[in-house]
Amino acid sequence: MKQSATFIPTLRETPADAEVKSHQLLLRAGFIRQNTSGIYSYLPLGKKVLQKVEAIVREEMEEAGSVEIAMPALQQAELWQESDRWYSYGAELMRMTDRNGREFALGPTHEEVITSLLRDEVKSYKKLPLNLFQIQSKFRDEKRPRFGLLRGREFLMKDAYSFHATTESLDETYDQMMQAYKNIFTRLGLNFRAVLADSGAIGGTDNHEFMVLSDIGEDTVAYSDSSSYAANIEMAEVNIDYNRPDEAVKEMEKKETPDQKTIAQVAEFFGTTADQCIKTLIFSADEELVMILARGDHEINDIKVKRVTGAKVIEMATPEQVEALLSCEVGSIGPVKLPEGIRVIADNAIKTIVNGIAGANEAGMHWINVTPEEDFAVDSYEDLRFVQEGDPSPDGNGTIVFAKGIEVGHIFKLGTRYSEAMDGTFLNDQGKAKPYIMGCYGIGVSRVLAAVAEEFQDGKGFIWPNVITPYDIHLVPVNMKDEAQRELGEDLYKLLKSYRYEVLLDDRNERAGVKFADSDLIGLPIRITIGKRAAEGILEVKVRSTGETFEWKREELLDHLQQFFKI
Ligand code: 9G3
Repeated sequence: MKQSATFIPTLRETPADAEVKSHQLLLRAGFIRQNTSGIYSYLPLGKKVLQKVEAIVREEMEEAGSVEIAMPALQQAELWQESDRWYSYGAELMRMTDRNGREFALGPTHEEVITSLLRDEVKSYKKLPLNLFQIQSKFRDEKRPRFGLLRGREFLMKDAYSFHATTESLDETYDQMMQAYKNIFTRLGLNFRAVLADSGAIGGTDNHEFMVLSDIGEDTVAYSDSSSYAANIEMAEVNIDYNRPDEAVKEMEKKETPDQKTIAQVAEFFGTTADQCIKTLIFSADEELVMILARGDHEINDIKVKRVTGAKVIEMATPEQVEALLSCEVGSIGPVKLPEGIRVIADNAIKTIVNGIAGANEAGMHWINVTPEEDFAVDSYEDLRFVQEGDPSPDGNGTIVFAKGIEVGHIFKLGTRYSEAMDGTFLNDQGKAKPYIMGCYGIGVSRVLAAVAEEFQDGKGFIWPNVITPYDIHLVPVNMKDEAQRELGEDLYKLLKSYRYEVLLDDRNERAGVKFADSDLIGLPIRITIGKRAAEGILEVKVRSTGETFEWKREELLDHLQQFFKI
């Protein structure tokens, strides 16, 4: 491709509203342009990288037995009403009506569409298992689109769906998809972890997120420093055998604690530490008010509370609800001398408290010398807290470390959540109608591009890995007015293309400095400069990833390139 004939609008300045490196460089190097918040155009270089990421995804999916289809982005509301999601999703679901006033969703995902497609076609266990995928734009009206392609409102996703007659068959496909995802992210050179995740609203059981470790990641991964254990912090379990210290239990006493509201204040007030304090929270679990206890130095994980209580909807009780329940404000509540009928669930670490401190359910008053089971009852002890760095890894190997992660993939065992809701059934080998057992598997293809861009750059520009570089070689004659340079440029351009290299020829009439700055910004793996020594057939070569420069004779060029690209 000749640069004078393509469209690579590079920028000198860093756009103000771009906060992360990948977003800044994708704009500056002319890979993307924002149309409006969270919505982008891919310019030629961005489109080429996107295509190469797609090609790797497509290859691995087909290798793993998934077959490509294409489904519509426009999805009739009726399907979402059948799956009971039309009303449960709010503003994030982009909706529209057609000329006849019929309602549609702009597809954020395709469980409904694929299930409605199959239920009319696949009626026998003999036709299962089936694994279908597409690579297509998705629409989600994110409240706060940010970081360029990392969180957009229209983005490219590979979404696959598998259908099974048995859970064993689903397990097999799930493992194949797990391996396909590992292959994809390994080929892309990304530092990723497959982490245990929480299936959130879509139900189902097992599921894993694929997180690229990155400082700008929005998710926190808790992983073991000496095993493969890794989990989204929301899911990470705490597996510690807590024992009560064998300290003598003292008589409880009520103490005045004027204006001491937080755990830190109360601990300070009594000259003790947060781990001697009982943190008391009231949750509304499907309208039932439940008391949750944690040690003062721990944070309650409401996802774990939701799972333990089995509630569909879990939220913190309002101050009014707390007032009505315990006749005091939130900062003074505790588990001692409770009105009848309040369920008390404690995090396991509460067992380590003897002669601790708790709110007295009276403004400005606390109990000291409070000991679980002696001074208050606990209905059940559970794992309710967030894991912390330094905790032992739940698998017993090593210690938990935190890292920020960018979620680039998520695979789920869906079970029959959609097939039951939408009557997606098949006749099993006994002739009985059964709902499909399903799995679904997503990769954020445009997000992967941004994650690669975030990783493979050095501030001056990109350093594209060979597997997804927009072009292999940047061929740069310094002075297009110099006959020898221009001719050699044309000759080499033809020669390299005849050897199937993808070449970007900088045939612009620009100063050398501009050409080199743009070349470092665009970040192709290798730059061949045709300069003063062109007449002698000497080429200046720069390897973008190492910054190394060489002088190659024109006649040695193809051998060197074969080495470099290890064809
Ligand atoms: C919606 C909206 C946003 C959503 C969903 C539905 C996320 C929704 C979860 C999934 C699960 C998997 C198949 C590919 C992999 C992910 N955000 N999810 O269902 F209506 Cl507005 O999409 N789907």
